[in-house]
Amino acid sequence: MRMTRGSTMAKGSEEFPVLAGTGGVALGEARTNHAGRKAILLVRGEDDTLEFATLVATMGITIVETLHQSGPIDPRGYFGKGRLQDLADELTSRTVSSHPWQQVDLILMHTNASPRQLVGVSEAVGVEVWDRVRLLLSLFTSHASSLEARTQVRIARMQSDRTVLRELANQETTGERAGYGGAGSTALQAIIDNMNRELLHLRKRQKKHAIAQSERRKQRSRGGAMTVGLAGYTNAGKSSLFLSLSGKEVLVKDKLFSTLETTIGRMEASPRVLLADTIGFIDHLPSSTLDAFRATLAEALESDLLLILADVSDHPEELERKLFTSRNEVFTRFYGEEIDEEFPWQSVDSSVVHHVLTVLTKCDQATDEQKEEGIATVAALGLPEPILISSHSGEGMQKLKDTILLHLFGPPRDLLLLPVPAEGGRAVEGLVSDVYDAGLVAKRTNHDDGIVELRVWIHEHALARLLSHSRHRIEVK
Ligand SMILES: Nc1nc2c(ncn2[C@@H]2O[C@H](COP(=O)(O)OP(=O)(O)OP(=O)(O)O)[C@@H](O)[C@H]2O)c(=O)[nH]1
Ligand SMILES: [Mg+2]
Repeated sequence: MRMTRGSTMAKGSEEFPVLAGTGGVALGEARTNHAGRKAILLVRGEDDTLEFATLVATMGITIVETLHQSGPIDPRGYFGKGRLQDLADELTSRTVSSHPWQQVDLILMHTNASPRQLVGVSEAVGVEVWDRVRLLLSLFTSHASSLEARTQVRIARMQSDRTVLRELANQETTGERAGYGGAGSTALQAIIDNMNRELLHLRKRQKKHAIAQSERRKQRSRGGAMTVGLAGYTNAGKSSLFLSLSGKEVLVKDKLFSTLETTIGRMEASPRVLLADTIGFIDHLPSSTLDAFRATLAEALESDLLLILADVSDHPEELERKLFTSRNEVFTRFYGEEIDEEFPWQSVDSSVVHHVLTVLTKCDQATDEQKEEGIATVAALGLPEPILISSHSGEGMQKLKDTILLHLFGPPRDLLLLPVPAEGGRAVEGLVSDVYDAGLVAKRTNHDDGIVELRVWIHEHALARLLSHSRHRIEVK
């Protein structure tokens, strides 16, 4: 939706004004489907554009041409004024249908642009302009399916739009922007005020949701359940692992940011172990944007055990970058730990690291060399020694399950359940069912003398409770 300045804000309707030349700041519900659009990408220097291009492709947008400019970045327009003018001229002169830019209606900037740059480029070229943050926000918007995800995406979007509108208001006031002067800045201020009100409302809604979530988390843990959180760069294979461990359907796609909210499921055959799949990380997401997802992340990161996942079939440099980002998001941003770059392992509080397992995924499609490099990278970053798995082939999955249980419960215990004594008492099967309720039974053996032996993963508190209620009929072997 693109409207010109001067249209009025229609209360409660779909009709919201969009300010022409504002880097595509669209108020109201944002467009969610961008498939089929054509774009031109602006790149400074020798930046690697692979990830950016993947994000764009994920949205079904085609990059028709990539324009490069070397030299220092222009603080007003990212590209220099002359190049932007050339771009604008080319866009206006593409009247012949054979022109490759014929259907281009989007300019992409390969950077997290300042509000000033967004406004500058947008004014110069006269079509919609996205920087990397705007691209991510549009991607989030099109993938957000639940109310919770939509709320957090909308908050992130509005925060970002507000900085652009403030820049515009500022340019109007200082006279830097021609045309509307005081009246323009008053109109902008009215829109910003509206946004502030809506943000307040959305944040309240989000807070309520977070409180309810945290209450549910406490209830689960009071009920004796343990939670395993899945974290990692986007597309690392979190939802696939979740699916494979829990059997619960979640969206698995070879797309970035398929998952935007947290789903809780139970580990198969281990009903006391809960799994939390969540949104992935990405480099250089502004903290204000990431903060909008904090409540969702908390659901997975505030767990009894956190798995940090990375795709070992990635190029080694990519793997390192993504693991580095994941580690920093978890430790620095979320747990608030200071990391000493030289000795990351030692510098993070050991009680925190104790709750972390590193998992290298997709090992079915990695070479031996990649696996070796992956293991070395994990060590260099000071993360716990990794477990290599494949959710597709099943490789490493049993080891992962056992390691999860070992971390949560300690080694399995062998319990002997004694038969009913002469003076009477509960049937052995009653005791068996008590053990099943308290822990995870891995193996059962019925002895000839009526004793039932159970190998069980059990939390020490639960074991103590079980023993004290057993009238000496349960013994630890
Ligand atoms: N070959 C192979 N591919 C895998 C494996 N695990 C996941 N994939 C693929 O990797 C892609 C991403 O998987 P997801 O499970 O959606 O990844 P995610 O971490 O949940 O991604 P986001 O939710 O987008 O952050 C999908 O195409 C999966 O099929 C694996 O073990 N082997
Ligand atoms: Mg996912």
